[in-house]
Amino acid sequence: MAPELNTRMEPEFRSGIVCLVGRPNVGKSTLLNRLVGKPVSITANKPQTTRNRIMGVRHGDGCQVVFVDTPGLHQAFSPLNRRMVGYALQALDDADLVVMVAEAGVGAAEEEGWVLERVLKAAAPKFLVLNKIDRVPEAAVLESLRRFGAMEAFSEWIPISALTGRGVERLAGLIESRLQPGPPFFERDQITDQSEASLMAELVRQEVFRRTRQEVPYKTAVRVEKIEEKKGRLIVHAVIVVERATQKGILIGKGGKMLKSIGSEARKQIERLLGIPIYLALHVRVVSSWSEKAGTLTEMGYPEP
Ligand SMILES: Nc1nc2c(ncn2[C@@H]2O[C@H](COP(=O)(O)OP(=O)(O)OP(=O)(O)O)[C@@H](O)[C@H]2O)c(=O)[nH]1
Ligand SMILES: [Mg+2]
Repeated sequence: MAPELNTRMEPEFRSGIVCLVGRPNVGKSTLLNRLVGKPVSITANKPQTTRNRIMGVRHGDGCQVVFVDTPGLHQAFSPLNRRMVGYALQALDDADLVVMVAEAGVGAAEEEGWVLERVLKAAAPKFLVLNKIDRVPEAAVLESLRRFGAMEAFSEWIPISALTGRGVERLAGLIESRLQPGPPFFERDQITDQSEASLMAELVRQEVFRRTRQEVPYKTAVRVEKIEEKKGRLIVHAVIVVERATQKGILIGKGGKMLKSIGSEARKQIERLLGIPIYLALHVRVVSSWSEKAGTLTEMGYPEP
């Protein structure tokens, strides 16, 4: 018997992997969160906040975009930073589409030289996003557009504000229009590839980044060591790892004040993101030179790229 003909043509599902790259602090993670609709990647007004490849999933109508947030590209010298840049370069290679994020404003284009060189080596098609248009005059945005616009390597130039959302839906539309037929990578209810424990550890690290200065945030790693359930409430045991006793002192603060404020804000953020009440037990531990050694870097969640 002849197979029944499918006369109703279902449009094919489309999907793709889109990598967000750029210098540190230009707003890649803020943009990822906006595109996904939830804060899956931590942000702070400091360079080198993001340390891993972070996937954020945008579920569309008949399509799915997996956005990959990356550590800021920079000339790295320390072992941790070299690994971070390694993750970003890997993501560039694996992407179906590359979105380079830069800050809009006069002068921004010159500083992008080293980063541009790396990005232009990627084989995938490339968009240029000029972010933070909310804080520069329109003339400056036009000036940056004009400079980057001369670069044929980019197939789109899109000014946005990841903070206010301006231009972000247009960007998403342009990305979705380029997707190729392909299956979804994630289930409909999944918005990130990170485990709950990683999300929690990152939200604690976000508070460290937002509340401490100088070398302290850069010598900090956070691990969730145990999650247990007691009377319907999750008890989360997290450890903030630093390299020296002085850094430990700063993180604990006078009378434990700093640690208390890190803990209470992180707990709120975790409860909001995961939608479950938790009790957060925070400890600070010294692991000397953890960020300098291959073994401890891997242990802290930063393996060889
Ligand atoms: N005014 C303004 N600030 C923004 C915008 N987007 C991001 N920011 C701010 O810029 C700072 C850095 O944002 P992130 O999203 O953490 O930047 P990033 O590129 O992920 O940084 P790294 O992870 O360190 O590479 C934060 O203080 C954000 O609030 C924007 O459109 N306008
Ligand atoms: Mg980031």
